[in-house]
Amino acid sequence: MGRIALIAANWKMYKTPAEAKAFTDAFLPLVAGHTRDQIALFPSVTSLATVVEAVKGSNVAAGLQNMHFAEEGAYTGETSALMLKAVGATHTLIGHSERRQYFAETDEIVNKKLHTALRHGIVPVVCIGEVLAEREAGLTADVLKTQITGAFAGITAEAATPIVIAYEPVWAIGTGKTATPEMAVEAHKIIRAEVAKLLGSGIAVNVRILYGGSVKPENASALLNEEEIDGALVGGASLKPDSFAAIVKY
Ligand code: G2H
Repeated sequence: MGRIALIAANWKMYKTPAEAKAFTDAFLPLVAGHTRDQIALFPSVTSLATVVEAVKGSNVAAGLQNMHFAEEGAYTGETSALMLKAVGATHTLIGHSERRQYFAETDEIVNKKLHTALRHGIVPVVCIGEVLAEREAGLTADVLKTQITGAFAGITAEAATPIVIAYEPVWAIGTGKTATPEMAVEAHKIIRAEVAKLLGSGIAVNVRILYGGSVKPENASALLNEEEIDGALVGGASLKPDSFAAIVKY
């Protein structure tokens, strides 16, 4: 299909700048020359500049785990698109389930952030996924469609090219329970069909849909060899250089 996979590390609230630097020192040689996939690291705010500096000139990109939708303002504790860009980062996660769960992030906020990221030329990784009760109630497709429709409101096909989507079933996050490749493929197909409905088949066929939720070296190749799965968003298993490198090289 020609979509280049993106393998991304979401470090969540782990790693000081010194620990981030120790990671890149060990990790970059392990993936040097790896061009089959794109690689990105999403450190915490305080480690972002360190990681950007460390990956300069390499095949690894850096981004933030969250970004505010406003250009600037009285938003204590938040980081703007301009701040992200000024440091030299290129990517941001948007709407991770932990942001939705613990920080009341709604589809409307996700949508505003997506508009802001695209306006500033930042590659947005929009995270969606159902919780266990929704899956058990047979609502997975409805939830995914609602999240995609909400996130993409007002986004045109012309603006949408950089968007990456991460499907992360919430029940598989940090729990050790991974969706089977079949479950992930089924969800990715629903998402791609919804993108086609909203933005046309040209965008849908090219949009990258990553899988996230307890990805580890042992299950990476089964997931990533599926044509529908265009990469991975990796949490726990991305904290160690050798384990994340093994996933990159699935
Ligand atoms: C899902 C994922 C990374 P983990 O949150 O976004 O984390 O791989 O630890 O389930």
